[in-house]
Amino acid sequence: MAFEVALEEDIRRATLERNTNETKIKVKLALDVHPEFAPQKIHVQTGIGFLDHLIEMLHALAKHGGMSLELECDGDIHIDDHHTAEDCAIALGMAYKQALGTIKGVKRYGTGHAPLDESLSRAVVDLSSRPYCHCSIPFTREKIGELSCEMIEHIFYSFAMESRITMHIDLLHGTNDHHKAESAFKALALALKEAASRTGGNDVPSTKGM
Ligand SMILES: [Mn+2]
Repeated sequence: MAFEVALEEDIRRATLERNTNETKIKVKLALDVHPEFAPQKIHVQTGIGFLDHLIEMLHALAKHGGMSLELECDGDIHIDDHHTAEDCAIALGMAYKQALGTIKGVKRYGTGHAPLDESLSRAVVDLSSRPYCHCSIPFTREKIGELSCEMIEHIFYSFAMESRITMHIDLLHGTNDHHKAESAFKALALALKEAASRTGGNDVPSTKGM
């Protein structure tokens, strides 16, 4: 039986701003939606088209899992995509950690497999407070749209460090770089959705008790 959000205080959400010399970011994230207290909104604008698309991907599934995300970034994309991609991942990780709050009453572990045509990715996460990122996606192109392929692993790494999640992402097979990237983000979205899903209890899901 799935946990139903009945009260406004049950909604796990975070709003934050992160400003540096390189980027100015606003994020609003809700891990739960409610028609009255927290209606679902999806709005991502980073100035890098393919990055918007990937972040929305995380959330495309969120849409069915009931997450809400608004993210705007004004970054130094006249230099390159690096700071914008990295800082959006950092801000998203901060918001995710804040929205999740104390790790209790959730499954904690999550696994996601997502295919996109010929590409198949697997993501395994643990909301452990032990930040780690393994990412193995062999890209062949240098860029997808305006986003450098090397930034994709950097995005996962930055998100994992900030959200303090243990994350393992592997492309199991695939040939098209656009498909590889999309399937990896979708797999992560599925894994996170499972890990953050509520058990209906209020226990800390650790043998260490904390
Ligand atoms: Mn960097």
